[in-house]
Amino acid sequence: MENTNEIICKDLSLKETAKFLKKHDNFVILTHASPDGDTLGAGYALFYGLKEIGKIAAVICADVIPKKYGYFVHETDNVDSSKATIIAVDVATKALLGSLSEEFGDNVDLCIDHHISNSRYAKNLYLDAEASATCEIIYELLECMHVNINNNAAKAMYTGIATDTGCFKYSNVTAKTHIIASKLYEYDIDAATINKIMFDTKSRKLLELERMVLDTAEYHFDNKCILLSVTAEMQEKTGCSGSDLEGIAVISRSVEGVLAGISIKQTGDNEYKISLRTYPPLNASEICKMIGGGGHNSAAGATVHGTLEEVKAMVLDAVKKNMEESDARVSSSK
Ligand SMILES: [Mn+2]
Repeated sequence: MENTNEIICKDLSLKETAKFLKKHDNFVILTHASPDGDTLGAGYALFYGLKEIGKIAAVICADVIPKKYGYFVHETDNVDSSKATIIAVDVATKALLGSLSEEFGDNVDLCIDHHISNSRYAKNLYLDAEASATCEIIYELLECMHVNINNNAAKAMYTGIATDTGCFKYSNVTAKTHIIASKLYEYDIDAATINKIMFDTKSRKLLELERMVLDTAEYHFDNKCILLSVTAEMQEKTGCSGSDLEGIAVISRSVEGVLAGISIKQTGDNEYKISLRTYPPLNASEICKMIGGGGHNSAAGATVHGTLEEVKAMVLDAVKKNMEESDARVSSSK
């Protein structure tokens, strides 16, 4: 377990979080490895907000930030991290900091997150598991601080909310999600262009990779589960890597009758990253917890070691257990 260093994690309210940010002046904002629209959107929106009130802040990530986020990702400040307040956004466990985990994992002063599986590794935590995206929380935070929201911040937050909700499609969308999005439309964000970049654009090399991945499809448990594999060889052949592969999980959740969509991506010798998408009564967060990962109720992940066959067996076993448990739950509630 991660919390062996006995950090006492204090839960903050939104107001206390706002106060905390106002009290400090120099910040390092950490985003999670393999960055997505929400961690980057939250990190940069917070950065732009803090700049509006004269603070110094840097946004950093263990991995290269994909070029497609260039419309809101700009240069941040140079900050001496040894003297700064360390904030993590959308980072559920310190392992998700990737290579930044060693330097910062045990000294995160404040974590702002919406993952129900948050491991409470930070000294202070503002967790809202009802929020569709960490960007939804950042919007409320900037409002609570009475900080001016500039266009860059608005674009960043819209991106995070749109990407974490599959463009306002998933079950995590609430009335509040739409209210915040509608407020962001009052800025010069060009939402249609953002959505085209995030959802309706794929490279030819990715199309080629998807063709190969579809050939690996295997069905389990009465076709309620689909498993897709992305090997290192496929990534080499097509030149696709890292963030190119985000869309594979989306394919797995789109197949008729499927309650569990598993994608397994090779990330090293005997190392695989699992992305899982589920529909009720299955629970992705619970399944991924069984194999050392975590996430949300309908979308979660884990990094697992072994051969591809061993990793497949491990994750299928976890899915099977969750199916049995949920069957028991469903029949006992009848
Ligand atoms: Mn998120």
